Amino acid sequence: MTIYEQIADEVQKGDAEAAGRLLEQALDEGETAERLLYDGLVEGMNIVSEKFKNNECFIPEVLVSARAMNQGLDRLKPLLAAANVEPRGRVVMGSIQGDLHDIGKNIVGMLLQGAGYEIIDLGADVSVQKFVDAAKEREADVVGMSSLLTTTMVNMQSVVSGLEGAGIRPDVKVIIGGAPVTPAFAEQIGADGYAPDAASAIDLVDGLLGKQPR
Ligand code: B1M
Repeated sequence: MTIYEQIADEVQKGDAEAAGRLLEQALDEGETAERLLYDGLVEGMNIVSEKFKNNECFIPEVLVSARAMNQGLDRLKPLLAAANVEPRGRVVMGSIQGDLHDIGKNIVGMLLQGAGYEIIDLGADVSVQKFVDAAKEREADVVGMSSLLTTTMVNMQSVVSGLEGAGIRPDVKVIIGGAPVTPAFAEQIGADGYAPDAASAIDLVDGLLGKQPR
């Protein structure tokens, strides 16, 4: 197994400590942060995403893998910044106003980050204005909203209108998800797409931004 495969394997197993040790070893041996990110950490997380999509692993495993990936990413971040490695795209995310459910949103964010996207996580119960301001200030490629309540999903429409009002709707793709949300609802509110789960959210964002799947 190459060092990249070993790192990917430890991410899949959720062993942050072992992944961290291998990263240090690889850096000492002169491997670049970019390859370690994409061929090691992201590759491991991609495999976890696929398994999650196919019901071959479940939320707890995804969370420990994401934690291992995030710890590895923290180690590589300063090196990546120094090397000017561009993220695949910038995604502003949050649970919609009135909604405190954030577990699904966090998983979607972690998997998108694992796929190479920069995530600006606004948290839960995010107001329309906060979504619009963040999309504008951070020059987001995508705004992602999550809702778990039938009473809060309607607020997503206000974000779409808010982006239109701010004149930035043509520059940003809007995706939505969460248990009560459907493709028909996405169409009704003028969103660009709906994803039923976190792994599909990666495919959706890749497709909307015209990126080749990794
Ligand atoms: Co609440 N809750 N809850 N809850 N809760 C539900 C959603 C509910 C279905 C339970 C029920 O009654 N059977 C129900 C909603 C009914 C409805 O609207 N039709 C409900 C209710 C009523 C409430 C309260 C109103 C209860 C009360 O206080 N009377 C209250 C509301 C609080 C508020 O938000 N204002 C409330 C509170 C809570 C807790 C705080 C206790 C807790 C949330 C903790 C937290 O998130 N930090 C909680 C929980 C845990 C649940 C259940 C049990 C589990 C939700 C969850 O995390 N699922 C839920 C019942 C259920 O779903 N079985 C329930 C796991 C998660 C991984 O799945 O979020 O669907 P999910 O995310 C998936 C996909 O949907 C998708 O990908 C994710 C990963 O695959 N996805 C996206 C999600 N967001 C996406 C965004 C995307 C793309 C894909 O693009 C941007």
